[in-house]
Amino acid sequence: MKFQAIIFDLDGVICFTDEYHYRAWKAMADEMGIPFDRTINNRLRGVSRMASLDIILEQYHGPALSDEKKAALAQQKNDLYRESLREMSTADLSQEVRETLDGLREMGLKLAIGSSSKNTPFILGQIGLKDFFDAVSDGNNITRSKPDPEVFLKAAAMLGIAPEHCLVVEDAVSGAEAGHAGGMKVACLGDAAQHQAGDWNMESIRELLSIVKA
Ligand code: B16
Ligand code: MG
Repeated sequence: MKFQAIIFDLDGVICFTDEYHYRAWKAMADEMGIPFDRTINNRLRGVSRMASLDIILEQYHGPALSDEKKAALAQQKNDLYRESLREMSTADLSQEVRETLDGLREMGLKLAIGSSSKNTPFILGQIGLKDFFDAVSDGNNITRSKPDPEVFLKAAAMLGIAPEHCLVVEDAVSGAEAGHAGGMKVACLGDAAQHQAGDWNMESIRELLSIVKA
């Protein structure tokens, strides 16, 4: 087999919290009178919370904001976002994702998460995958956000598998760049697939089953 492990991005790959991120940032931006749309939102995929705020503030031309005010804006967004996360349940894990994860596991592959999100443990609990993965590397154990490869290299190290034997699955261009920077092959979905950012650009996550077999 081509790979020994698969490292999955969370938001936009395993579950679709990306829409909740968008709505929460949009509410914050509207309140501040900052223009924010889905095109700008695509630049936030895979990017840490504070780096996302800096991207949104590129469109802000008011008085300078202190670090405390910026932290408060990020907190406001996260509080709103967490309200959406609280509504999530096992019903938010699609059958397609569940069957793909089970199929890959049956093939003997190690499965890990590599997400920029500090909310990863909470989200995995909500969708019933709390103890499913062999390793979870997330926004709580990294110092550099995607496109830096740190989150994926830490996941590979937790698994004890060399990066060249790992396949990264991503929906963000920044995440695909991070996987490549870590010396890994990358299979993309969604926005990253539309940008042809991966070694494979998929329409459905099920395609992983044939990619790893080939
Ligand atoms: P949080 P991923 C990323 O998750 C999101 O794509 C990105 O939009 C978000 O800003 C980042 O997590 C941080 O999330 O505010 O929950 O810590 O795609 O890397 O799973
Ligand atoms: Mg993502």
